[in-house]
Amino acid sequence: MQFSAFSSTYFVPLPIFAISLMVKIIHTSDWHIGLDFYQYDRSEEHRRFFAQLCDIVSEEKPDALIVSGDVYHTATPSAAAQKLYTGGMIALHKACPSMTIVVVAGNHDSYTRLESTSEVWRLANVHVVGFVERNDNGEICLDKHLIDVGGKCLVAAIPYVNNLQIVDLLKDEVLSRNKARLPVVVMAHLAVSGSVTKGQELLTQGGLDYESLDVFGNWYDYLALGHIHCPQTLKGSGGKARYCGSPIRVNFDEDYPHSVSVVEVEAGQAPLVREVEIKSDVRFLTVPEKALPLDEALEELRKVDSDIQGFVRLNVLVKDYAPFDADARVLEVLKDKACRFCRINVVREVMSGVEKRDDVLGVQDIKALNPIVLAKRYYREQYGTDMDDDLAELFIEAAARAEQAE
Ligand SMILES: [Mn+2]
Repeated sequence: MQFSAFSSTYFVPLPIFAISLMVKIIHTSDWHIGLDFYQYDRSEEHRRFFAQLCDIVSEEKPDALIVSGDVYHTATPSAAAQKLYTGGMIALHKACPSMTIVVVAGNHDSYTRLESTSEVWRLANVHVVGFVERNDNGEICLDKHLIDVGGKCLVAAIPYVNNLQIVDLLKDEVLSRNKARLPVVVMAHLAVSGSVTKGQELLTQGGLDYESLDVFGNWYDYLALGHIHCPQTLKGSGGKARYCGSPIRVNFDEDYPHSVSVVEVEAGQAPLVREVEIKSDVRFLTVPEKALPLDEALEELRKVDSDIQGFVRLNVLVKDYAPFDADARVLEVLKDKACRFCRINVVREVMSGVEKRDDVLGVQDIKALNPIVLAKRYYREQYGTDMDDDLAELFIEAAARAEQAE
């Protein structure tokens, strides 16, 4: 309990508004239910995640569960994926019926599909915010983005959007509504510049550009972000802006512990964050650690314990291309082993000597570049040599035809 600065000597400090409210939330995102991982089903891992999250919720009894986007892996999740989500959400609600659950759509979700069942979900204290809507006067409807958590906290729920104009509108609305100075939690799904994107190829996932943290201003007590799978509190946010990360490993190179964040938020204070690890015994093996020619790589693969459950990527060093029967040879080695083959990671000899460039292009840069310039750049990155003239000519011709067709 905190009292006003005047209270210690002359005043009896008891008015209710002087009590500073702490709200406990569990922040999670990027579930990617229905994930198609090299055509393997990962639903068992998702089931185990929900079971662990239910235990965490029963134990922590949070005021709110915040799901910052990418509930599903695809915009058209299978019936099995939807069943898994529905069962998981109901179990979470039952684990702590007083808990408010807020879900926003991420770039992987179908924003309309996710929101289509929102009225049913309200019966289980779940708010689903899929997209930004305008009324007949063209004004953004702010009400559905502002959620009151039991009179203890205000949540401003921003789904994945192309235009962040809504942020300022929500800020003004919250500042005018929040007379009691309740803690404010903002949730959003996007890439913030300066964040660690280890293991993720972000450009291929919905083409989201990076935004500066500054677009969110300074009116929230906690910014619950989704989209980046590596858990991290953003530098320069005073400990207030955070990616909780994905609960399971979505890509091979996300080789850090996965978790949900338990966050205690108080108005005007730095939030207290605890990461609670989501455990999994599924292994992700890259064999060998440093690429070797196929025969030697297969020899290393033979040494893998046959009981290990998990996914395998073979790291193969080649002069130009992997032999056509390479996949078949890997499968032959793995036929009596429990782990499953995903792909061959081809490392070309010329390439291994070339430094990877660090001048990563943003979406705007890519749009501004002539396609052939971009193609040559990509070719050089992939193969370590320049594209030859014949191929370049062919590419220019194909690009011109594609432009005509558009
Ligand atoms: Mn995402």
